[in-house]
Amino acid sequence: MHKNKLNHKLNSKLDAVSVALKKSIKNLDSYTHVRGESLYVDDVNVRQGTFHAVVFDSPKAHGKIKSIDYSKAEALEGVERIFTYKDVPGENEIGGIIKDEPLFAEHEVHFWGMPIALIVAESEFIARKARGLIEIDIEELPVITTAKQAKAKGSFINAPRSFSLGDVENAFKDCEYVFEGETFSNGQEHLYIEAQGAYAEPLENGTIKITSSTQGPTAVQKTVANVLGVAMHKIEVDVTRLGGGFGGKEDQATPWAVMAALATYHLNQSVKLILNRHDDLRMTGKRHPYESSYKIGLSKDLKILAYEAEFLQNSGAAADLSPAIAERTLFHATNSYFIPNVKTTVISCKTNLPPNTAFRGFGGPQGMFVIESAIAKAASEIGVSSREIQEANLLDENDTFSYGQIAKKVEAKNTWDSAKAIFNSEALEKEVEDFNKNNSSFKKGIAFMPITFGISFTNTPMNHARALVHIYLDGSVGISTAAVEMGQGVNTKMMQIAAQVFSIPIEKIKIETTNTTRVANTSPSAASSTADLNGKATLMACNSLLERIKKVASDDLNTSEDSITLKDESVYVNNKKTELSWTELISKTMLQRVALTENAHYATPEIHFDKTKEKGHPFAYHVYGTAITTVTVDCTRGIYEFDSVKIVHDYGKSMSEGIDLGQVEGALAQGIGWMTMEEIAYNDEGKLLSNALSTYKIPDIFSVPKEVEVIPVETEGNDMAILKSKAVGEPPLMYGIGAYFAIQNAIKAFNPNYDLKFHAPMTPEKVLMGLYKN
Ligand code: LUZ
Ligand code: MOS
Repeated sequence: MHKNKLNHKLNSKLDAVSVALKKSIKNLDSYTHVRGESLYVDDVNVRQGTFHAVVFDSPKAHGKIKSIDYSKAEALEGVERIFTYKDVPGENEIGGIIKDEPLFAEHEVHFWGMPIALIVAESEFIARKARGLIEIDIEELPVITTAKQAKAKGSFINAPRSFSLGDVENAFKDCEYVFEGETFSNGQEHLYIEAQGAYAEPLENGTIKITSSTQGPTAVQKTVANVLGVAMHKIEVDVTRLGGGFGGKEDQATPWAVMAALATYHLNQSVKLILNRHDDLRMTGKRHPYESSYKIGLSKDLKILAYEAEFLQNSGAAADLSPAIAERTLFHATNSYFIPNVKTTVISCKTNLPPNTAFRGFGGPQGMFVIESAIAKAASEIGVSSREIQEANLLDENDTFSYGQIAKKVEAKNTWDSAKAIFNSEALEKEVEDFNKNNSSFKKGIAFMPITFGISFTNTPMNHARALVHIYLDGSVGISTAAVEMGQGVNTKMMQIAAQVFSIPIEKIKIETTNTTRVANTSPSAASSTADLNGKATLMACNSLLERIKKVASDDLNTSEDSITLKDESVYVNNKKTELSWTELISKTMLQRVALTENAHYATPEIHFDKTKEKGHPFAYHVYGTAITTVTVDCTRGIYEFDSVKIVHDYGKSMSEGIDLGQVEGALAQGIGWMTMEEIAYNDEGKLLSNALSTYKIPDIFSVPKEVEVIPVETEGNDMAILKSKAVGEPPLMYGIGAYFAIQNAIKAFNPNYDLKFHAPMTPEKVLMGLYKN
């Protein structure tokens, strides 16, 4: 994104204490990243004799396994052993929410790419060669690839869920306008730079240590223990960092770690299993495609009085995280709007695709695309701009969400009005209008996209974390938490917290690997909540240590604890610097036999949700923002370019502006990619066609907007957020939805008869069709 001028106005009201830190801070991983020194799973030092593994997967999407002949593969020189479900000592089951997913297929296959066996050999090359020698005979069964087909056949993951508020049926009767329609949003490939992988090694007494590229070390530990039939304390999971996760490694990093561990269990030797890109694309699930229908009712003055939607989620062949993702679709179905009468239903449909999974936004974007489509449809039919309808319905303080939570500290109107004022949106709209009057072969479109995203795992019990903080006797600090660094900069944020509490330089702080023996029973790094949960725990642990060492200092200096402060590695009494340094104080603390280690547990207060009533207060807080997207469509070719995306974003009080801006830019590009160019294609037999980067296009430097401007809205932040710095990982992805509607508006400017389409992604082919057809 560096070809663009990126403006970023600093929040002027930053705490004086932390200004220096904030200004100096950049993602501390960038140094080793640039030098190629950052360590990933594939970089672990393998033991002598380590085996390499490759997965043998189903070449059909649905069928009965009649026979498999492994003899030629087994006979290949260098092949050690081939493992199947028969070798599982515990349970051949990896389903997290619902136990419906075998590690290895037994008698049936349910998707193209479903693991059937693990080939373990002296080298990956040999294992791969052996894979080609396996002969399998499958009696094919009918294949379901879409949610609608699944619904028609009654193929579901679980029971549907519905949220409701008010009385939709009666409300529709009072509406001046009522519109109905259907939408589709396709899946999305995570395309983390580092593919899935794990390395398992045998330790003493049946213990297995696994280095995994996972967002959820505890999920890996628990699942390995279950599959091997051993206790969790026998399994240690360690994570240094991931080369991206985006949700794709929340649940789906697990099977590879389990397979490597299974082979290690049997062979008592280290085993490495790293998927290559083709295998990864074929075997792993993606963002869920959704086929949805909506009904929207408005009053004469454009108030949305009633909204009804049914979301058909294409869950794939097993539940994975689908039920939780479906739930988040309902939570975000009304986006940034207050609608007094709502009824939304989501149905998780079982198909013969790889189980679809978490992806940045976690079902929220899919829900938000539908309400934005409904608004665009209504606007087009009524003959107003979508902006007018959006603006007339923005969420206000104390409005009720359909799930019962009362909206507090709402910034929907603030970010909207700020965006209009700061970017002079009237002038922008006028520019677009004038351009369209004066140009016939190029047309511009503009769209507003407000966002509201709830922060917390929607499953309340998951909202907790722990931090283990050691101050070493030389005054350096080591921190262990459940946070997994995946490029989002969470480690830097945690270092900032400790640096701020102890007033010591970042160089004295180290974030340790994420390891289940140091921090146990963790939630995955997900839901945009990693810095909040683990950061709060870190803050608590550091504060406890601070109290303890302050006591030592006050005894030593013969003064009260209240008078002591630590600043820049020195002890101050009543704001006057003393001779006592941080390092000396730590050594004195040691000599006093006072503990320099602290473990803290944080559990988000106040949140709750009752699934029997579908009401509660599931989110610690919400993140708000508004984006204005402008696009130019080439009406001869159907290609398009985004002129600018101008955003007012609610960071609260950002603790790391550079990192947070990076999250906004990255998420925006990813959201635009999902809405415009990233097209996942399976054929009717359930075979992935977009199985390489030649057939699956993600945004590159040439397709990101020419200008991205992000202005922080000045808010007091939220105490539930770490140092009032709001979660930033997922919310900005949904600014990308604006790209879709900007294109729709440009097409309409060229072809007034164009009937708006809500079928994402809006690829250039579809744009071209729209320009010349109705
Ligand atoms: N993962 C999860 C998530 O398990 N629960 C959630 O609510 C969630 N939300 C966003 C992203 N990942
Ligand atoms: Mo998630 S979509 O792993 O935050």
